[in-house]
Amino acid sequence: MASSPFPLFTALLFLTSPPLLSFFILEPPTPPPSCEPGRSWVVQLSHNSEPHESSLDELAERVALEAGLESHGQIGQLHGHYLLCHVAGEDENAPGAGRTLDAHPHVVWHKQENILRRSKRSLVFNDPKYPSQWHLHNDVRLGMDINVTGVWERNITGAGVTVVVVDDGLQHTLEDIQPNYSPEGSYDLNSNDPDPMPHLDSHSDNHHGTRCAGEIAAVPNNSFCAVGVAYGSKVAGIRVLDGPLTDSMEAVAFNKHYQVNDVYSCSWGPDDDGRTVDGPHPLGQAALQHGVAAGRKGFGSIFVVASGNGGLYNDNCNYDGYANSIYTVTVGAVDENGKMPFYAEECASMLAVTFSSGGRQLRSIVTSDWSLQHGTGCTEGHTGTSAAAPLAAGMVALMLQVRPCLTWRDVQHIITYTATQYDTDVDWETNGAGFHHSHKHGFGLLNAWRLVNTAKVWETVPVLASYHSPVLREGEIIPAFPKKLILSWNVTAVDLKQSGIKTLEHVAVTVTITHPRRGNVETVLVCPSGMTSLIGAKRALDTDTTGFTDWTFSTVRCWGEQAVGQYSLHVTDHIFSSPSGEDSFSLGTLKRWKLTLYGSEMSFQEVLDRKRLVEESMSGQFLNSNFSIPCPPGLDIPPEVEIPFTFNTLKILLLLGCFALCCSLYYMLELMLPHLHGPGRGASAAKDGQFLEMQPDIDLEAKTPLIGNDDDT
Ligand SMILES: *[C@@H]1O[C@H](CO)[C@@H](O)[C@H](O)[C@H]1NC(C)=O
Ligand SMILES: *[C@@H]1O[C@H](CO)[C@@H](O)[C@H](O)[C@H]1NC(C)=O
Ligand SMILES: *[C@@H]1O[C@H](CO)[C@@H](O)[C@H](O)[C@H]1NC(C)=O
Ligand SMILES: *[C@@H]1O[C@H](CO)[C@@H](O)[C@H](O)[C@H]1NC(C)=O
Ligand SMILES: *[C@@H]1O[C@H](CO)[C@@H](O)[C@H](O)[C@H]1NC(C)=O
Ligand SMILES: [Ca+2]
Ligand SMILES: [Ca+2]
Ligand SMILES: [Ca+2]
Repeated sequence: MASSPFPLFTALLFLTSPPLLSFFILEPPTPPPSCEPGRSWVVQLSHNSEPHESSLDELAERVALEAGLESHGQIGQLHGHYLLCHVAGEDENAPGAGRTLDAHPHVVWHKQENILRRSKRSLVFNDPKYPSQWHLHNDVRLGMDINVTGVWERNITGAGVTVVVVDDGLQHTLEDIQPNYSPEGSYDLNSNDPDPMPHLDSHSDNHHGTRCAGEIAAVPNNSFCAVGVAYGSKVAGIRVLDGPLTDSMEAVAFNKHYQVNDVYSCSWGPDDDGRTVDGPHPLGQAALQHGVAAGRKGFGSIFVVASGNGGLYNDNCNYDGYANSIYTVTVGAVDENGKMPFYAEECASMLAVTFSSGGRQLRSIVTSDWSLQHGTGCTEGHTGTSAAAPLAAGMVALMLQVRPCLTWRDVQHIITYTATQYDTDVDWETNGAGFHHSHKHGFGLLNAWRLVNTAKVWETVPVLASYHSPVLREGEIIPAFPKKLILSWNVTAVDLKQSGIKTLEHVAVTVTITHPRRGNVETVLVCPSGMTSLIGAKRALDTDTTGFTDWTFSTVRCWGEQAVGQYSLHVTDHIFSSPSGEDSFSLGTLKRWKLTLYGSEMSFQEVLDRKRLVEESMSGQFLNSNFSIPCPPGLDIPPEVEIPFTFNTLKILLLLGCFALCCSLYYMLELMLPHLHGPGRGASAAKDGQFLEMQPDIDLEAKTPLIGNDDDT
């Protein structure tokens, strides 16, 4: 009796059937099937010797009678579980009932329910919009929420963690923001002052950043509006979207106060018009890389980005260099039914999804709002993948509270290991390491309970390693669908020994393709396991005539797989206008490509072992106990260089940045050339006739950061 009731008891809490539900909610008691608060027992019965199905109900009646209670029937669909109530008007503390149930041969376990009611009560917030925050606790569509309440019940609310919203400003004076506002993490790059307060102007509606911040850290139980996912965390704002945005501004934003800010929530990106191919420019890229190396004392800033809202235009987040970057956590959206909404974008680099708005009849996200212009300080209408990314950022804050030394890669790993498969109608595929991924849903739904439990027991993964193939010059014509150009590159055990990779994380392919109509090109990567990734989807609206110049596509779909083996690129031309589909229409050429593998020396067996550990942690036992894995102290990162910004200093910074970039590229070449001509690889490559020359293409991995030190990866 001592240990077994508890798991079942917790299970009951979440499998709440209508009778139980009406019992928990503290409303005037209704007649049966509910009982008065504090006057009910949950029992599990078993027949023992009497095997008759139909008599369980009668057995419940009998047991109830013997214990001086009355049976209110089976609890929902839980076979053998019954709700027994005190008979109205009798002595509340009749101790006889417990003793009778204890001794009864047919009672497997029992529990008086008032304890359950009390644990639930801690989550009753007085915020008027909390009941409609379905993404936190969905009482209508069960399971369609981020499953965070059990985490909060264990007092895990993001304490000690700061999330910064990089956006159009943050109205930090709002009742729901002010107590959790972090001025130390904030800045205004549009006006060059420390205060990210959004500006009012006649054209723009700068409420976006404030809405995102509310989703993360809206203050609970203040009788105002809503509650944030990580309501014990601090939230900062970096105002950068209200005006012309330059590469250097973006670079500054990504590293701003990066020893204060732990998570950067970015609900924006290049135009979602279905024909843009763009991403962070050199400084922004360098800042992302510097952020993961030096942010958070070297554990790495966590950059959470939205997958984009170009679904209506057939846009794909692999044409968005922020989503595509290995340094970001790319988050897509599902609606309240767990389906991909019309606006959402899919891609092979998407890590996971979480909730947001959907079709007109479905609910949107309820959160804080600015109170300027026509705003009331509260909204029920936050929409798009913009609303999904901050929920993810809040969940990361919860993870960092229980384990502050998780690295930027640990966070991505944990998401991969814990996201859950929901909508079975989409293109799920299980990869060679047993992870399921869909281009539409990433690895699945983010689940705060699973994320936090796993974070608690997660040992830091080995350092990042990478393998770069040479630039493979092809100059091959891309044939029209259904024909395709197939190119392969074998990664040998010797290659991998040099690079130190055993299992994969991200796989990236950098291509240069000329094509008179870029949107016709479709590119698929096949990993050694046979797992396919649609890294470059066709896009009907993309009529660009310049093709791709050293564009890097990436995929997470081979995560955890063994790195060794043959990688193939399948490129085909979907001619949209021609009914005949003649070969003569295919005018595209694949000029060159390059394969980059990211991963670590983690063995395949360890990946499997970690998966088992993750599932073992789900009972919550590690959250409940004093269990903790020691954390290293982290690096001593020198304080930020504070530059008083003027237009001129910006220009100088830009110039310096470009200079540093050139230097680092030169340095890179020096380093890589001998490696490429080393034994083995060079020889086999030459034999294939594919290897021609090393291109000085932009290489994120080896680029020297612009600011400060790092002797990281
Ligand atoms: C919220 O405030 C009410 C009083 O307004 C209080 O009774 C309740 O316990 C509080 N809930 C939490 C979770 O602190
Ligand atoms: C949701 O969280 C509860 C703990 O609060 C846990 O028992 C349950 O298994 C979780 N559900 C899922 C689907 O992970
Ligand atoms: C909850 O956590 C906060 C911050 O870690 C701490 O100050 C507080 O005492 C905790 N409350 C309980 C009831 O454990
Ligand atoms: C690459 O590996 C595949 C099978 O693993 C093999 O058939 C093929 O010949 C190899 N190619 C080269 C160039 O070594
Ligand atoms: C946690 O540790 C403290 C002191 O080390 C101890 O007093 C307490 O009983 C422990 N709690 C649990 C749940 O193990
Ligand atoms: Ca300002
Ligand atoms: Ca509130
Ligand atoms: Ca997009």
